[in-house]
Amino acid sequence: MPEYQVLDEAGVRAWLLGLPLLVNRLGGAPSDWRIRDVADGNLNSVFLIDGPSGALCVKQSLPYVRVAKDDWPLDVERAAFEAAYIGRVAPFVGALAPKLLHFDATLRALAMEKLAPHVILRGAFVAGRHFPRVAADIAEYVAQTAVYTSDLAAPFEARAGDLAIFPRNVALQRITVDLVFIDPYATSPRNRILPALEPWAARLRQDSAIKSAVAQLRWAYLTKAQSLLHGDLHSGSVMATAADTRIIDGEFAGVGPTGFDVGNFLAHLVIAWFAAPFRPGDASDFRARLEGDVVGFWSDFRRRFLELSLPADGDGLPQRHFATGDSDRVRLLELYVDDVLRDAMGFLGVELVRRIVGFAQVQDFLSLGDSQALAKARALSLARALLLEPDAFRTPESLIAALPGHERARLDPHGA
Ligand code: SR1
Ligand code: MG
Repeated sequence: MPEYQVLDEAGVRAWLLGLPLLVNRLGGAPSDWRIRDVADGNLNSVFLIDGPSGALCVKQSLPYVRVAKDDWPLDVERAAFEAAYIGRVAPFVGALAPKLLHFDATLRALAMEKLAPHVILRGAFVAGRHFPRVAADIAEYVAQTAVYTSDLAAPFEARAGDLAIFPRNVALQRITVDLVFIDPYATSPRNRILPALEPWAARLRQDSAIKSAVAQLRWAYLTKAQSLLHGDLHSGSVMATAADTRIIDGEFAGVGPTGFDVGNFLAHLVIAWFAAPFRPGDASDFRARLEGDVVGFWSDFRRRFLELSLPADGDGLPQRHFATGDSDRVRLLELYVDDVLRDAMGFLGVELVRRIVGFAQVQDFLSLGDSQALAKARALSLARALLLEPDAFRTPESLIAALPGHERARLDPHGA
């Protein structure tokens, strides 16, 4: 019985040799294949393999957090959950996800199509590049998964299947519980707090209204089992060209509140918006496009959610429960999606906070040099408002309208 082992480039080549479908895809002889280790995320190995006739991406779960190897062991089972997630959402999201070509349950390795010439959306944002399709494509992806894996469209038997699989993805959900909902509001050796932001961090630890809001969001994450979540839908989980968008990295999949994915993606648009003016050049056009993305993503998600759920017939709101065309059914669907969007404002807030004072920080801010603290303080000011007054953000326009006010925030939160 073969055993799990960490693959290096030679190991990837040897592993592929035993997989005729992948060998065929690459073409040529193994010595013709160019294998590159391109890992840059926090957790896994990633290799790109180019052959004379095709290409692949291989991702392997490591038995530790890649960026904290000696201090942070991690269960390797996440690859199996990612494979299960890809399979579960493929019928709904189609070409918005990469194609899974092979999963090795022993090596915890996934072989997928190589996405080229796609780039990681976060890198594009850091370079001030905007992709016009991304917001609408991600809205479609989130709406499809939100409706078709929820009780609005799925029979309860299918939901029971999801509930039997994805809540067992405990190692990664533990990371989310700790890094998103606990550490930033406590003293933790994993927090990464700029000295200039210590007053903000102290406020997060001490303000009981903020901590109560975060506690309620944590309960929602743990108990509000609305739909299958991607679970880590930030701009590093999106690859794009001007004409194509793919959502990758579903290893944090779980069943939870739909607003978690919605708020996560919005958070990373907002992060890019706060970082933009600290880069060389005029940021106004890029910022206007990001604002358009916030409005477009939000409204497209809401519209598509309602379009998809109206004719759906899950056990939560079956057609036969109402007379045809009964406006009460529509009203219930609107209440549902507006509750998702309200939750999303809170999850947007906690995602901003954890990327600013927590362990897993983002290049949008890290690349800003001396301006990093001020950009982060502004985003923290918005996060505080989102956590304390989510009802002030009922429309995407109200979120956009609030942004400039938080640009007056100072390094000292009490001077804000
Ligand atoms: C241990 S670092 C974990 C973070 O990296 C991933 O991308 C997720 O965002 C996670 O929270
Ligand atoms: Mg990831």
